[in-house]
Amino acid sequence: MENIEELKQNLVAEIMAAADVKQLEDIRIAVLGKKGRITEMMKNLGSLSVEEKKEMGKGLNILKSEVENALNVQKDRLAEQELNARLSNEKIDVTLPGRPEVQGRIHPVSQIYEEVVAIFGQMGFEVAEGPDIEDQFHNFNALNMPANHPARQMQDTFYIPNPESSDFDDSFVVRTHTSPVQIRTMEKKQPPIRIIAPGRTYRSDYDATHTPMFHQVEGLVIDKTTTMANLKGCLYDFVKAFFELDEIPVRYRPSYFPFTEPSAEMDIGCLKTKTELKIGAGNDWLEILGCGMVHPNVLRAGGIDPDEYQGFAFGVGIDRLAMLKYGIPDLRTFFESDVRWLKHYGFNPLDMASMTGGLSNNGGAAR
Ligand code: 2NM
Repeated sequence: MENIEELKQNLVAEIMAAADVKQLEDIRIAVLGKKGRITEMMKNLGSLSVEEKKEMGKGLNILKSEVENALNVQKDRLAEQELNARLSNEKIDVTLPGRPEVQGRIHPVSQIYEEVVAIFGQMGFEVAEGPDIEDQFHNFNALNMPANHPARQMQDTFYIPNPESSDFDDSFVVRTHTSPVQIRTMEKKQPPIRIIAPGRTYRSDYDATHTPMFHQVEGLVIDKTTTMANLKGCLYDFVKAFFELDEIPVRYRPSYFPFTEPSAEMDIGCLKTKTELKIGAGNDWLEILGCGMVHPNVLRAGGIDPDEYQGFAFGVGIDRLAMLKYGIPDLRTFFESDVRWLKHYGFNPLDMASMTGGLSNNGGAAR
């Protein structure tokens, strides 16, 4: 029988001398693996007398736990050493001058986002933000969509289990629209309210014009005398500024959203040919956004008295706007992170969207 104390000292010394994680793992296998030294010694206990077995068994258990302990200590030390080595090797000097041949491009979604913020910013709107993961109250109930409302099924929601409750109504969602941001704004602030809520939204859908993650801008205006006429003027000014046109035919069609009454969809005039889409002229119509007067139930859910205040809201897809304005045919390519695509459709980082400096620099995508 080997002297356990001596064996322990040898093994611990060997472990502490291991130079990297790989070497340490080799030692662990040689000692504690299926055919490892201590494993074998434990298997051999069976051939000993009862007395010997008791003493040796106890000694081996202590040896095993001390060896395991040493392995863990050394593993943490090596991991820290390796991390420190990587941190010092991989550090970059951010003060070095840029290399123009690898200059990045602004993604069309970011470009449109900045354009929309610039336009509504000049009209006096503030940008409001909220969480991507929402509770069902803010994503649905407060928006006049109670449990079992058919519109909940319409939205192909991604649900997230709540670790603290098995009740389905307590599960979270990734927001299916940015409207919960409007609810959170109403909860915090009394009118007058004039906000836009741009950001990521999620629905289980995937084809040339739908991706499971997409971007929306929604807007909300609430005051004592806000009317549908204000909505029409505001959105008309928006589409003219956005498409950089002095005039543009628009029409509103009646529609349905649970959170607005009345609800409408706004179309803009366009010309569709086999190969081209020209916006602002022609006899065709293109659906551009949804809108309406905020439903009294929604105002109430946000803590605002519908007998004192009224307002309008609208929602528009940022990705869809990018496809229309910059002629990008397939939405799926937006999120494939292909640098050739970004080089073709991306924007120069120095051409920032502004109402005074030119919104998109004469369609100045990097082309
Ligand atoms: C749309 C269409 C119509 C909308 C309503 C609200 C809220 F929270 F104020 F009630 N936010 N956004 C709305 C209204 C969104 O998207 C197509």
